[in-house]
Amino acid sequence: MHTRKMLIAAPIALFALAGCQTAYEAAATQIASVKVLDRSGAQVGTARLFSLGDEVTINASFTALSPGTHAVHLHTSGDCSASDFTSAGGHLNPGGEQHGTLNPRGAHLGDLPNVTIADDGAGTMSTILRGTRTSVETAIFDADGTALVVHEGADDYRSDPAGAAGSRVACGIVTRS
Ligand SMILES: [Cu+2]
Ligand SMILES: [Zn+2]
Repeated sequence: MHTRKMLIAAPIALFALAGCQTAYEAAATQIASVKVLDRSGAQVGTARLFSLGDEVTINASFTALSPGTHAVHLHTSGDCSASDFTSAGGHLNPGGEQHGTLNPRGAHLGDLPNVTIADDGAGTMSTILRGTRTSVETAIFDADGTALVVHEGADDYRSDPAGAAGSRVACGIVTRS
């Protein structure tokens, strides 16, 4: 009896996104987290990576960015030590592709959708990373790690190598969790 109730309730729960954890996140396994800091060292967001089946999803939530549209990427080195975050290197690109989902020769594994930030500084972004779980995890957890970087401007999704997104305003190291 109880089991039958659960089976009926599950599809409804997929659409009930209230609370801290979505139904997707409850079903998936968290594999990494990211604490995103701005240039002053203040935390401006959090991201979490989940695996479900053969897919890896990233969910990012920002609380204190400037309003507008910002590029979000995974960069090749888990190093946010430089004041302008150039220490994170270029985009995560294990396949040797060009930049951008609108580029016929794209895209990088690190190319993520822009995030729209509201007047209160908040915004969220969620996407499935391209590739299998194994290929994504191998690239992200390589020897020098991976960083999530937020840019001053929007990614045009086509300009190689970085989407003409302007300077780097926030950075976080992708950490296994
Ligand atoms: Cu970037
Ligand atoms: Zn790129």
